[in-house]
Amino acid sequence: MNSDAAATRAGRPLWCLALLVLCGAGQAALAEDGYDLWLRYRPLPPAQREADRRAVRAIVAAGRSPTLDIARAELARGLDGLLGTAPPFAAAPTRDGSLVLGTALTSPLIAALRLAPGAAGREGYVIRSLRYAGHRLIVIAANEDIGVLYGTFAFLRLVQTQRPLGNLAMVSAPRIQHRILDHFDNLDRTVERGYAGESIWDWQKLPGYLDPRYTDYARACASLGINGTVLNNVNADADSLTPLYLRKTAALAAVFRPYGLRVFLTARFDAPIEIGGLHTADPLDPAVRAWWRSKVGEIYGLIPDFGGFLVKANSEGQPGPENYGRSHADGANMLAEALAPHGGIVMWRAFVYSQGPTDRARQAYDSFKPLDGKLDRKVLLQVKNGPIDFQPREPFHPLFGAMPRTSLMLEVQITKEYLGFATHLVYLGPLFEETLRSDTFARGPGSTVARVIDGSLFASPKSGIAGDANIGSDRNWCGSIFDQANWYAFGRLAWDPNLAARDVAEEWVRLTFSNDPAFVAPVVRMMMASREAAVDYMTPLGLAHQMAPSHYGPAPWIEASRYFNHADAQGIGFDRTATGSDAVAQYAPPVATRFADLKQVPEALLLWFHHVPWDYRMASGRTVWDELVIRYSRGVQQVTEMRQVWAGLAGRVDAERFAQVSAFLAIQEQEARWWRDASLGYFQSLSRRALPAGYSPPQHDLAYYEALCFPYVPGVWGERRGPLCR
Ligand code: GCW
Repeated sequence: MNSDAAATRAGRPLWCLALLVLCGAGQAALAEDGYDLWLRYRPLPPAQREADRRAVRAIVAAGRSPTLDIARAELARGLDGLLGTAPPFAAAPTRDGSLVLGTALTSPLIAALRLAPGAAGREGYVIRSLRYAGHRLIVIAANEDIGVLYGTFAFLRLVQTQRPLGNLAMVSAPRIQHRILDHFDNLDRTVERGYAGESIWDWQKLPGYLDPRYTDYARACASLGINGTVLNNVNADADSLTPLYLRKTAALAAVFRPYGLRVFLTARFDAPIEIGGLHTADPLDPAVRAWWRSKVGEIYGLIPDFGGFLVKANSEGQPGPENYGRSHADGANMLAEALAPHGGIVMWRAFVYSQGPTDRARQAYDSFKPLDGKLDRKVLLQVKNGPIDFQPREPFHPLFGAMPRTSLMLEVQITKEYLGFATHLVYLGPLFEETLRSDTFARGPGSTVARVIDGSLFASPKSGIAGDANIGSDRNWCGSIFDQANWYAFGRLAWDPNLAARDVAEEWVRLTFSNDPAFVAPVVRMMMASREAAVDYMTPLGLAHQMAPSHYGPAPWIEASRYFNHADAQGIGFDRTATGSDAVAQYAPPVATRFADLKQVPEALLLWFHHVPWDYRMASGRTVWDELVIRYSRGVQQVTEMRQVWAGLAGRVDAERFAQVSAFLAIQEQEARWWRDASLGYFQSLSRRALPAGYSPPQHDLAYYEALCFPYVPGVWGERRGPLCR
């Protein structure tokens, strides 16, 4: 049991609470605001502490470099917190319980034992318990300094989660090369789709003032193995490429460098015009190419390890090569050519669509599939998990598996634009896992999305994964404590896409709250059920994109939503089979056949691929109408149960975090009911069917829900705010 839980549960008298230090509960019982994330290092319970103190009696940190110094300091800080006192540093492993960390270059012992094998690669590490010269040692070894840092965080995770340290034998290396956070942050500190305050980049004070948060951010990223960060919004501002802003970016890059975190920027395709004084941004124009080459040279002069560019082109109003009659390949390859001499990459987004008769779910595939084999080796095509846009549930994007001669990168959204913003408790691990494990059948069974993006399926030259960050200036970084789990899950799955979402959730709960099994088990259960609950109360059975223009709350009646639900008096759902848009044909035949067949399509995707009459019979024997009502209601019920579970955990977690989670769950319950009632109210106005027995009617009439309007929703501005409310 964790001591924070122990302190509150033992029912100590009040006077004792006032004298926490004397009572031995110490800092553990102090309020927590979430700033420490999963790196809290609170004291272990006494028995565990004693065992671990015996296992680690001295730290032998071989060699000096900025990265190794950080590893050594982290270890000391972590063990100091967890064990109550940091073991002393020693020059050599001459006693039992020495913890040795370093590389073959810095540690003679690691060199002699050949402890850092090729399997650890450039960023991986080995953690081993062993005997050497009669002494019991633990060794954290790596080929490069950054591997030592990653290994240090992994070791501290073992201690925090109370694993026995006597028999360690781990080799771990990332399966994906580029593990990147994309920030949709603007230079004025607004954050598109951000629900955690302002941007953490305080551009105005950079480069003169380096907020300590920048270091803490890099540390948190490194603790998960995230090795790249795109600082600015894909809806890009050319100003970020001006000398003024590049100097600021360089200052951030210098803070991040020892943490193995490389900086990337988005490139506004028209930058040669907007800040370069040219008359065109045509990628085949020699002057434009020269401008980018020179701009890239300037960037590398300031940031020698600059990662490269992320580009959103010809999408949602962003300029791109098509403005000049050129292809996406022409645009991407031009930038790749400019970056090549310096080792940078281009991440080119496949998120393109236009209004028009073509099913939006088809459009990215239609645009990019013909470019397979035409993109430079330095280009990664960044593809969202599903073909529309980060909905609570989508099938995997058909481009995965369809471009064998292109390095594809997966983009998932960590910020919950479509999943209840900061207040809904929705753990995204299962969503990420569902995508990664989806089988594209591109090369027969087992051709999972994970294997496409880790490069193993098609022997791709590059591999990558990006998560759209949920980080902001809020004290708890992510807007809520449970949203920290989504940053965490992204990082852990980026390192190893084969991890199970459930294991990641458990690890996070233990690190973030407590190792108390009576706390861990129900909270993990609640997290694991939470994504399906949100699917149910927002868009069950394969529905998608049913929210208001601000993306806050339900609005299945607006034109944009009706386009996706195709609901009318007869039925509901989007026909994407051969009788409809035939988007299903974009999948490999075994997948296409399954999705296209009403008898085989997973119920969770029924209305994504099929239009069915309201009386269509589901496997349950119920009509689709009844099933919808049941699913919407089940989603709400599940949130009610989450509230009850959490309420039962009072006293097992500090008061501050307990209270915030409780309040947010209450908001979530209200909003889940709003989603259910508004959606059912609208669909019932079309289906004209009664609710099945025992299911309560919507609280208000449809007109009430249609009239709701929220003018200052976070994360949006301009025309996306929707109609003003008066
Ligand atoms: O659907 C959209 C979001 C936009 C976002 C875009 C994208 C940053 O609503 O806010 O723009 O996806 O991913 O480019």
